[in-house]
Amino acid sequence: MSEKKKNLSQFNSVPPADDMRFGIVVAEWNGEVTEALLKGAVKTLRKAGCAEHNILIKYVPGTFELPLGAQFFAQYTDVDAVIVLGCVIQGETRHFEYICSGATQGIVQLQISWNMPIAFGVLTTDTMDQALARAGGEHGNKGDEAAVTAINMVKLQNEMEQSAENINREFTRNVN
Ligand code: DLZ
Repeated sequence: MSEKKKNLSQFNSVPPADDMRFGIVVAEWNGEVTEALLKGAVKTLRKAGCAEHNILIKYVPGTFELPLGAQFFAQYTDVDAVIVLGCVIQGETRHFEYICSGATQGIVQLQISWNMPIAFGVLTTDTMDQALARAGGEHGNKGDEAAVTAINMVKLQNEMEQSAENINREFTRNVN
């Protein structure tokens, strides 16, 4: 549980993202919230140096469709990472659980099978007020957090790829 009034979106430093490309998938359900998440994510990417033309935004009907939207990015574009943004608010039925678990499991599987960072910017709250407090309100903006996560994961992937290449090059040199 977050502390009362705690802003969860404060970061010490964010790596430069000027050579990175991002896809953002936004759920249309609870649009007031998801548009605020989008605003936060784009602002954070731009602040880290990502050019506007390197941020591609697509909409899907609801949070349940986020994994497939992310897969379209992985399959049809050359983005380095995807950020999915959604907001599921607890209602009277069990829809909430099915949508949340479908979306989370879908995104986890997708990251692993595509070897691509997919940042999970989905709010799962009891009320609209709780969601708004986390979409640019007193608890920060989950969209900002997802953008920072995506940048950090792309940086990590680039570093790992680079060091693997160096290790392999060194290995080949020693063998020859
Ligand atoms: C159906 C539904 C419901 C009840 N609630 C939400 C919600 O709070 N947040 C959200 O993003 N989407 C909701 N949806 C729509 C589903 O995500 C999905 O779009 C539909 O079930 C169609 O597949």
